[in-house]
Amino acid sequence: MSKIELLQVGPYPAWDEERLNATFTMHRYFEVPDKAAFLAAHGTGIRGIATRGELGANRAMIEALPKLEIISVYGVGFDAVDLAAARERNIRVTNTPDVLTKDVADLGVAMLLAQARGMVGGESWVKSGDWARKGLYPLKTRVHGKRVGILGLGRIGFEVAKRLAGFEMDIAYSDTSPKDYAKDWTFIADPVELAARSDFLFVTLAACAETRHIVGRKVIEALGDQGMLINISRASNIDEEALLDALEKKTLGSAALDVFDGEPNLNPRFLALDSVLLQPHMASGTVETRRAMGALVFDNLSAHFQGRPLPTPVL
Ligand code: 8YV
Repeated sequence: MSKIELLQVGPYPAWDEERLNATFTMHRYFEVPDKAAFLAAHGTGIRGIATRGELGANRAMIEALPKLEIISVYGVGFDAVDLAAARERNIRVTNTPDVLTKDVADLGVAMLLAQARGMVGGESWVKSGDWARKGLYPLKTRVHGKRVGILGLGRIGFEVAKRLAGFEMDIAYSDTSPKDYAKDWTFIADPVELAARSDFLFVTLAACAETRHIVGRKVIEALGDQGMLINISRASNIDEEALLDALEKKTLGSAALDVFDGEPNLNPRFLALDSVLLQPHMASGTVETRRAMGALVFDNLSAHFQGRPLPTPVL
């Protein structure tokens, strides 16, 4: 009996691909030179998509697969999946929540500390010989005890806030409504007001059409020339042109970013800035978390095709 055919939209670690290849016929879409021709020739046999958070599945891909039943996302963010197109045909969608939450929060806090205390520059100061030639490294910025804003107090934002409570921070958050699990922290509905009362502003919102560019010129201006923006969500939550303008004009103090428009081909204006910490979308990038994410992708696909309940359904 032939194996069920899946479209693999992006690469996975070897341990995931071995397991998937043993159970399914995996079409490695990301290696196909002529993708339109491939879908036209093979699309009718494909019953599932295995994708990644940042790659998703757009309407054209979904509509090229007439027998598509499920889209399994390796990541918690499903914003790159056309949910409307999936709903129209009752296509199931799954993601990998919870298993990555704490690693993402860990990196967010690490990015804050690294940027505020100048750790990347500090290593260059040592390795370049500047320490011996120029003397003491320039003073940087305190983190503990300062004001932090969390834009989006979902699972990841909550874990970030928990960690920062350990740094005796003055914590406020913005979300659609006050959260009963956040009684120790200040609820501020308006992102501009949240930014105005923050030294550090984390963007931890799940990205969607409604959150696009929620961090725009007004929020960035309110954060100000001593403020720091940390983004571990999606680039789409930030107006990158406004961010770059503010960083170049020094009307925003600094930024620490793990996600970018057009990644991995980010805007070259970022590369000319010394006030930004740039990370390669690696917030969930630990062996432990990625093993758990890959297992969930496989478990969701297997459950669907075996007629069992899906472990982590979105649709
Ligand atoms: C993953 C992410 O690294 O969870 C998400 O939505 O963006 C990241 O945690 C990415 O999806 C893996 O490709």
